[in-house]
Amino acid sequence: MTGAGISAESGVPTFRGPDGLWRNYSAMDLATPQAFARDPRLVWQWYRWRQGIIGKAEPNPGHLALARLQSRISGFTLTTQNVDGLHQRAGSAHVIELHGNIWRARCAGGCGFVRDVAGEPRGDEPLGEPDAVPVCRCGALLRPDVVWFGESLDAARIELAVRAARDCDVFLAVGTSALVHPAAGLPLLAGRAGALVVEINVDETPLTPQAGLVLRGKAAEVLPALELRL
Ligand code: BJW
Ligand code: ZN
Repeated sequence: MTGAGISAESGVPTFRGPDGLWRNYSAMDLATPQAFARDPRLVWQWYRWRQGIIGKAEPNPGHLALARLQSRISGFTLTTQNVDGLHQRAGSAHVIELHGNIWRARCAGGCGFVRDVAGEPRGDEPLGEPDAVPVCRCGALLRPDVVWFGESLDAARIELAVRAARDCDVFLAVGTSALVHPAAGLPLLAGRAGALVVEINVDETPLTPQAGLVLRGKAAEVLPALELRL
C-alpha cells in the first residue's frame, strides 16, 4: 500500500509534514463534504491547482519498481491512498484506489454521473483560475471524485484491500503517515494475519513499532534496491 510519500519525488506535495499541503491549507476547509457545501468554488480551485502540479509530474523509480514487481510476483496487489494516477501511468494494473482519483468528477447530488476531467483546464495557483464550478447533467454540482474526511470509502474497494491484506505474505507500507483510517488499519490487519510488514518511509510513523522490517529512506531509492534483491 502506498501513500503520498511515494509521489514526493515526482514533485507532488504530501499532506502532512514540513512541506505538506496541510501546512498552508486547512484540511477542514478543503477536504470535507462540509467545506464543499460551504464553498465549492474554493474547493475546485484547490483541486485544479493540484491537477496542474500532478499533470506535470512523471512516475518516479519507486512507482516503476512497483509496476515491475507486479509482473514478477503472482498475487501482487497494489492498494494506494493516492489520487494522482501515477501508479497507472507507471504501468501498474488493477490499482485499488482507496481515496478516489483527482482526474474524475462525480455528481454531488448523488445521481451517479461520473466525468473524466483530465482534458479540462487546470490551475497554476492554489486559488487562481479557472474557478468555475462544473455542473452535472442533472443540475446538481459536480465534485472531485475523491474521498473526504467523514466520508465512507467505496465498499468494494476497501473489501478487496482488506482481503489482500489478510491473505498476503508480505505487506509493504510505502510513504504513508499511517494516520488516516481505514487505510492505516490495513498493515495491522496483515501483521495480525501473519504477514511480514515492511515500512518504507523517510520518517518514523505510528506503524513503525508494529513493522517487522523498517527500511528508512526514500521510496524512489528503496523500492528499486529492494527489487534487485528479489
Ligand atoms: C516519504 C517520502 C519519500 C515523504 N519516500 N516516504 C478510526 C480512528 C480514528 C479516526 C477515524 C477512524 N476511522 C475513520 C476515522 C476518521 C478519519 C480519520 O482517519 N481521521 C484520522 C486523521 C484521525 N477517516 C475518514 O474520515 C475516512 N472515512 C471513513 O472512515 O468513513 C467512515 C467513518 C467516518 C467518520 C468517523 C468514523 C468512520 C476517510 C478518509 C479520507 C482521507 N482523504 C484524504 C484526501 C483525499 C483526496 C485528496 O487527495 O484531496 O486522503 S486526506 C489525505 O490523507 C489523503 C491521503 O490519501 C491520506 C493519507 O495521507 P498519506 O498518504 O499517508 O500522506 P501523508 O502526507 O500523511 O504522509 C506522507 C508520508 O510519506 C510521511 O510519513 C512521510 O514521512 C513520508 N514520505 N517523502 C518515502 N520520498
Ligand atoms: Zn447528477
